[in-house]
Amino acid sequence: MDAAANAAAAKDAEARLSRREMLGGVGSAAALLAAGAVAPAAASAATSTAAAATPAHAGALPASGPPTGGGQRMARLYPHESAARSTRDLSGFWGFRLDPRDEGEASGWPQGFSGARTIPVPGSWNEIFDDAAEYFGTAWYQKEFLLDPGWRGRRVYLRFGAASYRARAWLNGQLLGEHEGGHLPFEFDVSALVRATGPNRLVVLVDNAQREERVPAASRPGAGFNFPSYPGVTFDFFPYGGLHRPVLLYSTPATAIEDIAVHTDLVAGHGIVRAGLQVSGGWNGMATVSVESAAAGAVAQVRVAVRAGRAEAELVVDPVRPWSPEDPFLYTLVVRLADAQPDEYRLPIGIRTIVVDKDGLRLNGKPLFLAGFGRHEDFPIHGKGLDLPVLVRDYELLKWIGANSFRTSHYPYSDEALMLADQYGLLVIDESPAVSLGFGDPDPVIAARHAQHARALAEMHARDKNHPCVIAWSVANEPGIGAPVGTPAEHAALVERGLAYFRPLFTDMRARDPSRPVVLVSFGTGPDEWSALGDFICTNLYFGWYVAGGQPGEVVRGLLEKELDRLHAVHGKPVMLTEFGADTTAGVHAEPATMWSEEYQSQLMELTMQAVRARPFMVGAHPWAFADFRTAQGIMRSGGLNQKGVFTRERQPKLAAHTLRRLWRA
Ligand code: GCB
Repeated sequence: MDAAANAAAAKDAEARLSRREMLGGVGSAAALLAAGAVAPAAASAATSTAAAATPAHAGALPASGPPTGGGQRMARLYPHESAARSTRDLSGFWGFRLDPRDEGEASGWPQGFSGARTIPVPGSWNEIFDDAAEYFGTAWYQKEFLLDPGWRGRRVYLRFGAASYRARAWLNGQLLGEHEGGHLPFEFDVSALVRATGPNRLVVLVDNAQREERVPAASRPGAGFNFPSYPGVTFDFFPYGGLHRPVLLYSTPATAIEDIAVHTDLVAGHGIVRAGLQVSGGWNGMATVSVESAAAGAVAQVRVAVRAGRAEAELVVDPVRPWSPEDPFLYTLVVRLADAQPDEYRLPIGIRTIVVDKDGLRLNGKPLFLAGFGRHEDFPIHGKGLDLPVLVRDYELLKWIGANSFRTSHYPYSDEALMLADQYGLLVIDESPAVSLGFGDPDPVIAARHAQHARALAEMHARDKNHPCVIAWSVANEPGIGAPVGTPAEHAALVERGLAYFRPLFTDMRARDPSRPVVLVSFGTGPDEWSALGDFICTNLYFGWYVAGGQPGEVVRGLLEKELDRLHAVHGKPVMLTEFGADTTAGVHAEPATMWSEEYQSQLMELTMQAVRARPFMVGAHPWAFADFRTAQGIMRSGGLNQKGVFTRERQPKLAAHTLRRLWRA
């Protein structure tokens, strides 16, 4: 780092100090509201100033004219059921048709299309149909449903858990709107369009074209994640297409609770729960807010006045049972409106604190070390489609191995994954879909990505802000300079370009949520200036694999220790090793250990964990990866699989799993 960069890093570090104090402090519900933790009803997802650019994809609205259904709205509260709300899951068999010439819209497919075959939702089309195995274009889904007679006269919403990558939806031939981004939910108010009698026809266009201005991005021609790969993507996982998560219909009373932002604290042995509320239509009236437990009923309750649709409540829970990996105890926050048709929303909450300072991470005041994995939503035949048995099995295996955490590498995981992590007491670093951003690309491409990235962060926060399991936000994984760099000045210009890109995203995320650390996951040679934006340093290091592969353990250990110590010295912040590992083909054995053998992976895990645990400034280590996963084809990936899993893709343990279990359960 040169002197100017050093000075800039020092200034950043200073700014971070006050940020650390904030993380330790108690945010009021008013501050939560002011900070935008509860978004205004009509707020656009993008709050960043640089987020104005329009994504440059073909077919953006309004190709079919403006939506009739009021357009897409950001999904905030999950549609949990209550005395006043019901949810219907439209998962199951849908009609499906590929549209390689993009002719569906002009040919009237939004009204319903012929020639459909049957596809399961959720699921990835690439894993199901041979002719769609490598299909990355437009496809159409359709489904008919009848409205529950009890829902007549109520508000009805349609919520998509995730559609990869861009979706446009029509109900009874009327355009509802569209959404871009493959890993976050979106919803439509369909009250005016849904038919009370007779079938309703829902048609959805899903476009999974791999484009360089999308997030994550396809690669420029001839490039790939490590080497040229097929399909050409900038990241190391398969770009599955489809409706990957459930499609839900839900109904609420006319006046509805639209958002709740919860902040919890532990003060002198009491639990404090602050809740910012948002009610539709600028409603005025009284609300009852209570914290309930299954065993004891309401353990705290207040009545608050809602004015112009806003209110804040503060409740004291005493005695309190804090949420933690050892005891993931969930209360239910219940909000009821005193209205002619009283809405009731029931939100599972955990009362806990998370703090980062120069000495480390603390959960509920106690030092925290994150042992766990980077993972993927990936399984044979299901692809990226939500698979509940796999989800539960994965968490059982995380417990079996002694893990307490995972990172949603490299995109936000399903609602169900986070709800279950709340129950299992797994700590989550919630990561945006911005993986492998490159800063050597043309300005309009970077501007389009920035806009989409900003939207994804806003949506991720809107969806996940109330989960006790989420203990940090990851803005991006492994952004890179991304261009051949000739001179130090050219390098510095690209570093500056990245800083200008990331700074507003960090500012916005911190404004939305002063209660959780915000990080950027960097790789070995990633600029320190970018990592410095984070509240703790997250680094991916592949000593023993991409660097010094096959070399004796002391060489690898030496390189690792030197880099961890350097990062701590440069940043003065806690450090987490967010990835390390070695591709390992299950069943390959070698004595002495050689690359690709189970022994090699196992030894690498052991020596890395020793080096990490010997450093008090280290706050975690996540081997890459939990399980083998499908990726693009290329000379680096035998069988189209990344085999760095500690478990196979079918979730059977390799030798390293037993080693980690011994180390983590000791
Ligand atoms: C990384 C990436 C991850 C890859 C991994 C690998 O640094 O973050 O997405 O899969 O390396 O195996 O190369």
